Amino acid sequence: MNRKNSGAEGGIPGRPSPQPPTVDEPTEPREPLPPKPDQSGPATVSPTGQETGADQAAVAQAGPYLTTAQGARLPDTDHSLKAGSRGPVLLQDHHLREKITHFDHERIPERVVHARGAAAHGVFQGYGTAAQITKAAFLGKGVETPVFVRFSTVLGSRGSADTVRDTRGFATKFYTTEGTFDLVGNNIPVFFIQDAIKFPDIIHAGKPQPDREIPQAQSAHDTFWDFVTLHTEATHHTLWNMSDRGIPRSFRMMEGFGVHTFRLVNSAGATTLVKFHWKPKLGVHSMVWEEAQITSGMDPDFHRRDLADAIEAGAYPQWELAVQTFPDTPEQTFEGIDLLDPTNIVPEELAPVQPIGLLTLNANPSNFFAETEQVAFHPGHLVPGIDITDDPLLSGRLFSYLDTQISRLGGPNFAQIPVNRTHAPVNDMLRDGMHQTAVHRGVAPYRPNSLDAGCPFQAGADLGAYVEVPVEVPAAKKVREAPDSFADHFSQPRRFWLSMSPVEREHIIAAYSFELGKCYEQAIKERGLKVLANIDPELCAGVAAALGLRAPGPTEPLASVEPSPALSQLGQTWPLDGRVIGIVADAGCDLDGVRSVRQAVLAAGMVPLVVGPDGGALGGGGEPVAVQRTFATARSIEFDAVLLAGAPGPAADAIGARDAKAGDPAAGRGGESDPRVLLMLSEAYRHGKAIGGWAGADSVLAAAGVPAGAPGVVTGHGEEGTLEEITRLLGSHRVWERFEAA
Ligand code: HDE
Repeated sequence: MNRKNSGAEGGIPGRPSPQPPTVDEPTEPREPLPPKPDQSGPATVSPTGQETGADQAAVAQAGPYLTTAQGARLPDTDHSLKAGSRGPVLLQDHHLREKITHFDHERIPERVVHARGAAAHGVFQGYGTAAQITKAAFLGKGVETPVFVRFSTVLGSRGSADTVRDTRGFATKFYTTEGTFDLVGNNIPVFFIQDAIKFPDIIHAGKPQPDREIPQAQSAHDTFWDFVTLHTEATHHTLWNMSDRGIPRSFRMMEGFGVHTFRLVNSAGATTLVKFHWKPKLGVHSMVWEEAQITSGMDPDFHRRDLADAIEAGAYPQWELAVQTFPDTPEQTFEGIDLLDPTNIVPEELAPVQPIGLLTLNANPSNFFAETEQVAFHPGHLVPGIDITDDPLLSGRLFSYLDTQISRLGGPNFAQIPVNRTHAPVNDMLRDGMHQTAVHRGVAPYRPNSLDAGCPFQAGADLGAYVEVPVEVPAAKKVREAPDSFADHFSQPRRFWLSMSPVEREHIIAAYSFELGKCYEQAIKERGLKVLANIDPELCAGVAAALGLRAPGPTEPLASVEPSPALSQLGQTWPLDGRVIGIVADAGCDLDGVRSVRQAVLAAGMVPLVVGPDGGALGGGGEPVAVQRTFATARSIEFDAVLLAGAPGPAADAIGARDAKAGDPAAGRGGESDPRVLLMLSEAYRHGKAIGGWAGADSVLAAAGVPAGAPGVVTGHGEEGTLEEITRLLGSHRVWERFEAA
């Protein structure tokens, strides 16, 4: 209908009568746009009409003929239009200019933080257990909600390595029927700062130094340590980063935290304060530092690959969403812990973590840029039943995300990008702007209006509107200051330290020693030790010894706190889904054993990778055994455990081994081993990984310096017994007894 001619309220002579108000929106809800041709299934028919057999989902193009963006078919995309084959290129070549211009603008600014990430689609299923404390519909029993989750590092650029020491982002977009809810969290439950106004400071300090732009994706440099040692509210978060939590084994094996305290509200209007947790079904596991460093070079995409491979293999990672609940008192404290201070946790022993739903990631994105890169999370994307608190860090975030996305995604219309579209009907009055793709109808995107018969109407809470909880705001003076309770910077770090096992403490000391050891300024190292002295004397003394400095004493009395055993990653047994077992063999090894071990590993839901001297397959009796990795392409970091099916000889490309091999067909049998196999075994040993061997593997283990009978070194059991023992060892992730402290 042409709204220019429609009646206004009261009617105008000669015009049609006013329409009765209806709930039909005059401006159509924004339907998802039909896919562009290059987003829909590609052609599976060649120009000559033959089936190409191409997988619909895997091919980029939509039709048999190449065209310009305007749909004109192209005769040639390999040569510019020239005045003669050796002559100058002509400006009138529109195809050349369109192709190059589009290419020139293919990149968008990377995120100012969390630039490096990987994501997956999935589903969230509510348990219904939160019904008493929140009216959020997606938490209802059995309700299924599509989700998109992006994991990230914080400091590095888009192309940086995955396994650096850093906090990890864990951002979840729930496409609920009541609007989109984003839980934009991290794998560490506390933050460096208590007030958002400090965010540019911590990030400027942590990012590469501005003069030479080094180091990339590292906190091990002067400016980071300068800031966090001067600004001691950062101590707790820094300690978590220096613990094994800073180098996760896999995104699939990380916890997630909402960090801030949120306020839930139920249908009767009663409120409860909560902290959100994600608990991974596979447990919380980490790399060891040397392994993480090697991985940064050998496979900078390690976490990205691990997530995508697991999902592709059907080993869907799962987390339970859980809440710690606290009474919503005016003080907003719990057992003396200030719930508005984001440098605090509440120990699980004081407030149990109660599961309220299950997240399953079950599909990889089909286009990294369109989905993982363009997704836009926002802590202010809330649904009825979930509200915020006055945590001053959260308040700043509520401003920052939309603001940064306007420049990163080129204007205010990025909610129309497919991955950002809500699954709830949209009837906003937002119009125009850069990259507007909706074709809005009507003439009255304003309220109140009469031309659209008063539509759209405002809903009340009874009709599902998001109504902020009318919390009391106490009368106060306008000030720039923090409450006194925010001044305790050391008791929570001390609790974390006291909760660690000896091996975890050894790792923390090594991490501080490495990071402070990389600083050039002596004063920063000394100040670092002063901070550690206020956490614990053993920690301070260990780091001081490694730096060759004197350990100072504390400047304030050490807090008397109870440890929280839940903070330690050790001591439990976990499922093995997706664990990777390297099976090293050559044609002279026990190939029957390799075949049966492969089958058993697969049956246990793990991934067997056969590592051979050269590519191809290992022959010799029965089916050939396919080689997935060669001595040249494999490194210990890829495997959670390494098995030796005998005593493999060197590969054809092993330095100095070729001649020995040519002269002696038995080279390698109990004598010569490939140096890369020896390296793999010694690394696996140092990194606390289970190692097993049979059929004469002992000589190779000895050559690698792996002591016979050491913890987690399994020999003399045949292939079946070896795998059984290795599987048992993997349940606790690593052979912790190998580390000195144990
Ligand atoms: Fe963020 N943060 N942040 N952050 N954050 C961003 O938003 C910011 C904070 C977190 O995968 C940015 O779209 C401020 C805490 C994740 O796309 C930016 C403050 C927590 C992601 C921003 C914080 C987070 C971001 C950059 C201090 C855990 C990645 C790009 C007040 C609870 C989301 C963007 C993704 C990204 C601002 C602190 C988590 C600049 C101002 C605390 C997981 O808006």
